[in-house]
Amino acid sequence: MQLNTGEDSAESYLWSHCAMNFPNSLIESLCAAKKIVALTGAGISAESGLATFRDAQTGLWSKFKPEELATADAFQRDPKFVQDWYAWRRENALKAEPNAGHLVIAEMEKRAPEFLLVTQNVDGLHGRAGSRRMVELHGNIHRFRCFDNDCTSANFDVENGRCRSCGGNLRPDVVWFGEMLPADALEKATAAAETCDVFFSIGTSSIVYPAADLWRRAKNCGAIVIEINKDPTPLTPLADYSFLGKSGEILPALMAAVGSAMEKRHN
Ligand code: BJW
Repeated sequence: MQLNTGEDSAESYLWSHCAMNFPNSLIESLCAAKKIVALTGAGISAESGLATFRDAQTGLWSKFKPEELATADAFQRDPKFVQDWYAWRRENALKAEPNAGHLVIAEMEKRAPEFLLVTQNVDGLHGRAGSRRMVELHGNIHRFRCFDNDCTSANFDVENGRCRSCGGNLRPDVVWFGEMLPADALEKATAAAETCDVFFSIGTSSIVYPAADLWRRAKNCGAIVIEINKDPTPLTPLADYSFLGKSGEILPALMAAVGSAMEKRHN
């Protein structure tokens, strides 16, 4: 694990060379936080065996870029092809189990006075880990809707990818590039980011908007921004604390450090 505190100080050098040690300032901020927001991306599910969005895909789909399949244009050109890709991903998501990162986030929700999970993930693993105070910004791969007529009856033949009401194609209920995010989810996420004390950005490349703008809104409104990600992102040099490593390892260690600091305070 490497820590970048955004300052080129002796302290930041020291912390970056201490495995799983956290600055006191960070632990104190977390102990005192009244409202925490955690934004997650595909990286948090990587340790559950699911490919991230910008990782190379495996097997059958290795020749295709996800960015080129997750669009309305791709679906219009070849609905069956895109439906098959989503069916494969759905199956992988159902076979996968939530990992330590998902579980710590579900636990944070129970312990923080106010907490909101904002996820870009469509795999449903946060819900299966027990998260309830959550908005799914990019939808959910396990739900469907009618592509051709947006039929509201939800009378769907999922196996054959057809809407029974109009005979149209079924698409996953996710947000593709160029599509609007669900307004209520985005409003809730934005309001929470603008009023939180601590904003976590976990397992996301921080390049897809409007989700990639939430940390900036939080910071502009005075929140401490903490990034946990395997690789550097555009947020890394600007975050208050940035941990480069696996969320399934860093999150449990961080929560253990906060837990023991809280215990000391009460004794
Ligand atoms: C680990 C790890 C481990 C690995 N531990 N970490 C403003 C500026 C510029 C462009 C735009 C803008 N506003 C809108 C746009 C356009 C566009 C956009 O952002 N484009 C950018 C690429 C430039 N945005 C949109 O189109 C959005 N709509 C919109 O804004 O509507 C209004 C509008 C309409 C029309 C015109 C203009 C505006 C919609 C975005 C929808 C995104 N949809 C997808 C697909 C969802 C369905 C599906 O899954 O199939 O969402 S794309 C894909 O990217 C998916 C993800 O949720 C999203 C983010 O990816 P994420 O989660 O960050 O994954 P990765 O793979 O990128 O990164 C994983 C990270 O994990 C890596 O960094 C690893 O290092 C790390 N990692 N293992 C910790 N163990």
